[in-house]
Amino acid sequence: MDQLSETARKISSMEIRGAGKIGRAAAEALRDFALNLRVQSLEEFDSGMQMAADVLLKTRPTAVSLFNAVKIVVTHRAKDLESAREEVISNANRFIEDSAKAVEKIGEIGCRRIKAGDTILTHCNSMAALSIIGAAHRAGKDIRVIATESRPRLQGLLTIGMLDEMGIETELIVDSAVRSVMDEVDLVVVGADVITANGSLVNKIGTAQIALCANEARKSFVVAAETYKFSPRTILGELVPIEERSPSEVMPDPLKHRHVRIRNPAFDVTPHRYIDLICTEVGAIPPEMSFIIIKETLGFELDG
Ligand code: RUB
Repeated sequence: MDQLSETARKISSMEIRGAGKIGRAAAEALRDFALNLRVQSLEEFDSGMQMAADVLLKTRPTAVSLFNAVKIVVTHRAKDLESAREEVISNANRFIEDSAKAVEKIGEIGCRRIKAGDTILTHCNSMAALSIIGAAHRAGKDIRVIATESRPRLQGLLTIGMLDEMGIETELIVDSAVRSVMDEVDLVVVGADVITANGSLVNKIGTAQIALCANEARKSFVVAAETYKFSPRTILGELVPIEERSPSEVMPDPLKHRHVRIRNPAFDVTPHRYIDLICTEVGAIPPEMSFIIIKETLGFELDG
């Protein structure tokens, strides 16, 4: 339980962050929990796993990768305790392996959309988006990247560090400079926390403004998303909860003004009509095909 609580704490505090890494960390924590769970019956095992799942699910409400990872790992068809344990462990290992492969495949697929000499704008810090950018660079396409700072947590600083490691020419801008540079940009590439059934994107706060700017300047807007970033629950009519984090992330010192409060929504929604393409590991799709991805790859949730 200690290890599981520690993973939950790290996800809440964003020591572990980014939808893919959150999903993989949850799968690892559940695998280790299953391995060490001392119980006598299948029923006790299932209720122990459910309790562990609930601890993880409370950490970050928006990222559906967490929900999908947990569901994929704990779902088993075993009829006895030890087979259930084995199945959960192998589910977790498969999820971790598939998710890493998916990021690589997205790079291969997405990089075909990038032309030699392109300038790419990216926001926040997405492994899937960076996989596309890295693959284009390795293919010798001579690209340049503009990365936003991504207030308030400055994930853009992680991004520029990773781009620098890859040897990619990069410029850092403050979030409000997006429109000023958009004329120099050929395409925007961002990651995803959630893709809904109608193909809309939930991603780091600021993404929707960037999509509006790109649309107005007639630039392509590309999303990099593994299939487990798609939300089955949105087919059932559920809305995606948007996480509001602590005001102290925006301003460390409490405000002196009595009538002012600080708000810190962590994600926003980009309507599907501003998205040109979603690059997944099973192909590059228009947002309108999201429903099919959910039905074919994540149908498990549709029974309730
Ligand atoms: C991270 C964020 C990323 C997506 C995709 O937000 O919005 O764009 O999670 O990342 P936070 P990846 O920093 O609040 O977790 O492609 O790495 O899964």
